[in-house]
Amino acid sequence: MRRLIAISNRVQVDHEGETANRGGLAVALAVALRESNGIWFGWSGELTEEFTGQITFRRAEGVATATIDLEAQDIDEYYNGFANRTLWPLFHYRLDLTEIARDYAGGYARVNSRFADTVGPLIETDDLIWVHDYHLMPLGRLLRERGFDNRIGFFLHTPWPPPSLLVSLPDHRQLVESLLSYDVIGFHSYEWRQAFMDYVAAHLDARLEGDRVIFGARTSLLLICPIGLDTAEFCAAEGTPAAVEAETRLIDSAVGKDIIVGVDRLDYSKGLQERFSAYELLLTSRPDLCEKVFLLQIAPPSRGDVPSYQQIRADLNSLSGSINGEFAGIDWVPVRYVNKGYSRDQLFGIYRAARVGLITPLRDGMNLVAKEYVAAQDPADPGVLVLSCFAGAAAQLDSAVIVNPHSTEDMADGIARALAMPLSERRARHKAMLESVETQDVRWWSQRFMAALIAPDDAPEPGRVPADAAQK
Ligand code: ADQ
Repeated sequence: MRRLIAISNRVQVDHEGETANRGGLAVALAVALRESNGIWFGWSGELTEEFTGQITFRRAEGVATATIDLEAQDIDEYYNGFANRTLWPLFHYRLDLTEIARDYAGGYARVNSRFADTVGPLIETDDLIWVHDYHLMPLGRLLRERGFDNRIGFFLHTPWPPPSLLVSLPDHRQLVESLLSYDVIGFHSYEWRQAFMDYVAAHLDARLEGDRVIFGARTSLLLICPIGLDTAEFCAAEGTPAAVEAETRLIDSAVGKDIIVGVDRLDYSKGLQERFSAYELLLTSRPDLCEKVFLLQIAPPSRGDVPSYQQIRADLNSLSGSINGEFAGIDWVPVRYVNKGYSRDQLFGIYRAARVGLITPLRDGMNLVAKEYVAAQDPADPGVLVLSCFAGAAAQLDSAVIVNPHSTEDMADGIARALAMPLSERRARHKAMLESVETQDVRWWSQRFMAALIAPDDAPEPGRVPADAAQK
């Protein structure tokens, strides 16, 4: 088997040398890396006074990691700057929050070059290289310029924005052209891939042939490859003490009220303000539901160095306070708003206790929480997923109650419908979604991508991938 080198912005390794945060990319890549005796390369999360390119090698849970430290200026300009203040908002359709600065673009180019220079000596002739996410789009081109002719793939975890937004980025053409150095470019959904194709057709001197782009001497396959959960591992939480305790505590504290749960990183793309407003509208328009339900919103803070994230935190504090001030009674608090993280097992129990999973991002590449909610339900008496039509997950989980996250009325109706849904309908919807969550899991995802990287001509067009449903 050919060796895989996976490259991402962060390699999540904690101080004991174990891979941390097993819910994320770590899980997704661990199997492929272990099987191929591969290496996971990226930033350690640590700062250094002066960048030296020194690599720290470790082994964590059978996965070899190679990490570098970056300078404070790199983090300011590349990570907090171009990645989180320019690309993230732009790729989530938030031009109003997109900050354009030459320093950021310069830092992005510099750090990508540092990645290329440092990982280069680790690459052997037959290695497969898989680069992840918007932080590292130019890396493929930089490796080609350094003479690497390996098969190199790229996967985008976020949406791809429409061309009319992307052109706001100075050097947008150069950025997209650099992506065409990859042999395979993966997207979660038809919609994100179509937006990429629309840009290529309108702005590049390249040829589109079906799912390929031909640019100069190189052909890139544009692959729809929706990421999944490590479903078996996540479901193994069932019956664990932590899961049972979380579920029991939550149900006991609910004293017969229906629980609506949201779990999100505290991020403006997740539509939290709009969600709170929809819930407020529900309580206003359906007074019969007051004291019968509550919303548990779990949202651990992220990217606290970026001002727009400080703003959303302040907005949510104020919104939850005003809803509680307006509606709460002596023994009922309508919104429980919690700013901390929970273990995977606890999350399983929390999802299981909730009658409604309310996942309403304004834009989301995929959204794994929606899949976790489905996976955690009791098939005999499942809760209902209320899901934004603008999450990549909606293409696969089309048996959810699909809502428009920009319309508080539509969301409030969706929640009311979910709360009233009869058992037979809940079961039928859940069955369809669980099948997708079980069959198109994270192994399916990484195998699909790797197979396309090895032999693009054998990559099936996404007939079997319900992501195609997004065309509708
Ligand atoms: P994220 O934007 O981080 O990922 P998401 O897919 O929802 O979003 O994954 C979040 C993960 O964090 C989930 O596994 C969830 O359980 C966990 N999490 C959230 N809140 C938590 C809490 N309070 N405690 C513990 N864990 C918590 C990006 C893209 C997504 C895409 C993924 C994967 O933005 O669209 O689905 O990458 O490609």
